[in-house]
Amino acid sequence: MAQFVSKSEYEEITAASRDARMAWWREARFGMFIHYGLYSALGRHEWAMASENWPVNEYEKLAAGFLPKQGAPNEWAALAKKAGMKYMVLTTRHHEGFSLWDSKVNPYNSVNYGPKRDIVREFVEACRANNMRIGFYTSLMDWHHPDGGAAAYDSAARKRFNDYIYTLNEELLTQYGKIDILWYDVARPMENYEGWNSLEINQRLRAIQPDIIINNRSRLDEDFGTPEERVTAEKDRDWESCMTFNGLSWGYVDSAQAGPHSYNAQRILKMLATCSEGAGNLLLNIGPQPDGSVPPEAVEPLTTVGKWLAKNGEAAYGKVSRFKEGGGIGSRLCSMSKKGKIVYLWNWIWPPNRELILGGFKTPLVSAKLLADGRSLPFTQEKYRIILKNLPADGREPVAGVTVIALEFNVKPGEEIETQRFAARPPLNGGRVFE
Ligand code: FHN
Repeated sequence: MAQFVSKSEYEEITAASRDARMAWWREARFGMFIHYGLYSALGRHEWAMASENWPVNEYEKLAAGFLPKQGAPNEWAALAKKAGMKYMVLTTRHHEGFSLWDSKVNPYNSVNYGPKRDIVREFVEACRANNMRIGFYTSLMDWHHPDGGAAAYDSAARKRFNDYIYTLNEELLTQYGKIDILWYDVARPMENYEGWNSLEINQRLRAIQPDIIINNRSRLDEDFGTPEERVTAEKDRDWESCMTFNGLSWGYVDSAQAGPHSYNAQRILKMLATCSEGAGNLLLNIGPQPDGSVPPEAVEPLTTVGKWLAKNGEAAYGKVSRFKEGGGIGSRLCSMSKKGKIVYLWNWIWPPNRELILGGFKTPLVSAKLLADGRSLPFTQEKYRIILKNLPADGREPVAGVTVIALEFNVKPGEEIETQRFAARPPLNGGRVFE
């Protein structure tokens, strides 16, 4: 029996190798989540089996009608690439318990039923053909397995269920070559890592794929946090916001009706700006149609975002870092991402009267330019205010109307751009300025 280390030793070991393991992920910024399963055929949310109280043997019949067209995973990957996404995470098996691969421990799968194809393999091949890093979503909660509920109170059932879950994930991490992300979801019914045996299981899986990145949903913190349906930076750790495309459902819903609820390019760029400001990632979901086609409402916004990133991606991808202090510097009309001595201003509107004043920067500014076309912009700097005047009338970025201005500061190697909120104002409240 392999030797497994204690929780504190495991956390120490995984922390020591995290920077190397996460380097590509921290620079990637933007990924595609894909929720695809029997629920897609229903089109009434991926929780339909539970929320509509389907008897298991009734729900199983959906498998016969689950018929992804040939090439569907390629369609997903081609759209992800066009969108400027760098990695993809597929629901290999959602809570419904149906495996999209040729599982030997779970005959309820897409090779035995429905398409009689290994969709996971097609997904992996499509990712590799489009130079995408590969993530496997794997649900811990399972509404199909007979021990999926009893595991909560029956130790024999829990042992069988944990062995089952481990073997599913072992199959996934041994049969498809190098996999980059293991995206656990919904650790229910057990409420702690001991109940899931996560400490041993994750050590065994890391031994199979030593560079794998694991999220925080197996009741262990692991490599990154997963704020869901909100884009908010997590303090002092890596984080990735996962978002539906429409604020409604991860699984397919009627595109014609879901469309108006879906995000446009500007909303997606706003999410990306928040992730770039906070050195986190955005995992934006699509719920493919029953035949696996990409949902039409996602195509134009993602294509526009990709065109924008092609010209302005320097503001989003790569080694961004956070400002030491919170907001209150720059302009409330811009988002700001930062990379070393460069600050990228994401202008959501092209400044009225073509003037932009940025407060709170103490380090001298060296240059200012439009990122997309490199045009330099005249500026003055006084009393910790940077003033950009006579911005070009045609400077507004044409693809999505989000114009990035790159500011280069005179920062000495190893030093930070110095900022101070309200720096040019006398202190209020006895020296405490709006704490
Ligand atoms: O219950 C799931 C849900 O269906 C979806 O898969 C999301 C994606 O992060 N995770 C769970 C809800 O947190």
